Amino acid sequence: MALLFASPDDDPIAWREALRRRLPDLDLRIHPEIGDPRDIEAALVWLPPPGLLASLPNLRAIFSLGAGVDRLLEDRSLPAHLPLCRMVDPSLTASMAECVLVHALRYHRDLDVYEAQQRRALWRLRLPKPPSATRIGIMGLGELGAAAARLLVAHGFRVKGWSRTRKRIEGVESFAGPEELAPFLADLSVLVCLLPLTAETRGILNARLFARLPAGARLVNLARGAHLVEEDLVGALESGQLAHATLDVFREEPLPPTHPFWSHPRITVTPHVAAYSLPETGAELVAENWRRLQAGEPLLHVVDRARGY
Ligand code: NDP
Ligand code: OXD
Repeated sequence: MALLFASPDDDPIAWREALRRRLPDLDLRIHPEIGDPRDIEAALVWLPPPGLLASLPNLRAIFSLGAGVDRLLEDRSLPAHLPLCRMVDPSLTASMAECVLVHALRYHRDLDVYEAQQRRALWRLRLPKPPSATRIGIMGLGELGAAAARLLVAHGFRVKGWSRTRKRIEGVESFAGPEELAPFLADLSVLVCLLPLTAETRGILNARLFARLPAGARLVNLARGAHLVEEDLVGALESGQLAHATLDVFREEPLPPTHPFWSHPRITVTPHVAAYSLPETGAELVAENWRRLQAGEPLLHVVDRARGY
């Protein structure tokens, strides 16, 4: 039986080599060279063509190359009975934590302000403050949010986190559930979104939420574009409720060339690159789940489809 690899963004050769080091006998089929669809027992995928997974009659498990599975779950034809495992990988986690730190430092050191001043040849100082003067809030304290929070704490920032259930992370003030969202937001300098995209979190970055932040806060969305109500962000930037935003993810990707975010003076755009799995480390989980599938053991990091993450 074979494992299918299908991703427009990941290097199939690097993944094949990393998987073969762990599973020398693995029959890996790289989309679109599937061979006989009846051979495919599991699929390792990122943004597979809709309907592809439903067309594999002997598929027993789906392994996501991404931590977020929202796009997979949007495919109405996705076989409902199959286990769907998301990516949890130390290189993905470390690169996301690093990305959060870099944006936190940029805002903490007012680099967004100096970039705007440079465009006007303006020489105006803001005296640097210690990291403890900057409060950073992370929405989503899962694999990625918790690691980012720890790195921010280690740097000396004041860190708060918001999740569905309360967490114990040293140095992090934990808030849980909708009723604790307002106190979580009330005193933040920088808000970072690392939530999964679900029915509950879609559109959560909206005007009501921005109004609960202190005026002049900055926003970093590294999760999914559909968390953000785009018009509300533009309104909050215009009114000064938000001072600046960094967006890595968008409702439509690639972000269309005519989209106003590209040229907005107070929005930084990055092309969905906050974090990626290295095949060398990501293959560890895939190989383990493949082994478990063959042995009939429970798979790791299976998504709760009712919860959506
Ligand atoms: P996890 O599933 O490990 O963590 C999700 C966190 O969000 C949990 O703390 C969970 O709370 C919390 N959460 C979920 N729903 C709610 C809710 N309704 N209210 C409050 N908190 C909620 O996910 P990861 O950390 O691995 O990944 C997070 C997301 O990051 C992915 O889904 C993906 O969208 C995005 N991502 C983006 C990348 C990029 O390059 N831009 C790369 C990788 C991921 P609880 O712990 O209580 O369940
Ligand atoms: C992911 C992503 O979910 O890359 O892993 O966005």
